[in-house]
Amino acid sequence: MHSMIEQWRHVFKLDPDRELSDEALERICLSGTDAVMVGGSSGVTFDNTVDLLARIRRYEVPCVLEVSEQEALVPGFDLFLIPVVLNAGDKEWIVGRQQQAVKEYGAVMDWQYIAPEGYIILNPDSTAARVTEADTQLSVRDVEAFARMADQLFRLPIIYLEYSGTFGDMELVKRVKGLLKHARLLYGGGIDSPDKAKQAAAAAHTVVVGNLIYDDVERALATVQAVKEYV
Ligand code: 1GP
Repeated sequence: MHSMIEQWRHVFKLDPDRELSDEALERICLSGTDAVMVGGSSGVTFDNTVDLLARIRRYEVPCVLEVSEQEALVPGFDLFLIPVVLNAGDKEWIVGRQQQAVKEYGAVMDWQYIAPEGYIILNPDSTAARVTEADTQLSVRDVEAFARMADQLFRLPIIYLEYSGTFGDMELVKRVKGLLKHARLLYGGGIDSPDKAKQAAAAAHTVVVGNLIYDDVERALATVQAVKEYV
């Protein structure tokens, strides 16, 4: 199942805690995106996650859950992504919550459907940065070192440069991609136009679009085409 990640060029991230009309959801699911990721930094519950999964399951698009709340661990997704926030100040987000989840479910977990993501959170104003107390004051060399460590030392299959809410430094994203030997580089943050989607597609392996779905679904749909054209 991890092999599906290697094919991803474009992913939409849907937040179970935000409203989306059936019509908008249908257009997102039929957009040609490679996957729909379900996840959010706050307000994610079992009920709103299960509701969203059921709605997405009307369509064929692969649907993966990014697990940030143990209570919201809903079965039935194609894949479960487990964030490990490499630059978290609060160690709960590095090995704390994960250890608790494995303590609870470890014996019955089907590991072939589970993949860790090495997050590096770089927008200090994002909810994710606040929740994890991320150290976002990182030099280029710091970021490179986290990326190499995740890729070579821990062999994480995904590295996620997270700028959620703001468009990041594409030069840095490119540098990180250049260092990776195994991992897939996901970029997310502030993509609000096809042009930014294209820039991110040039810098990372996979582009993640979140907020724009809720702000302007038309433009969000246009990012799929922009990324595919770039490829
Ligand atoms: C959030 O990286 C994603 O986790 C996408 O970011 O919401 O800013 O598009 P945006």
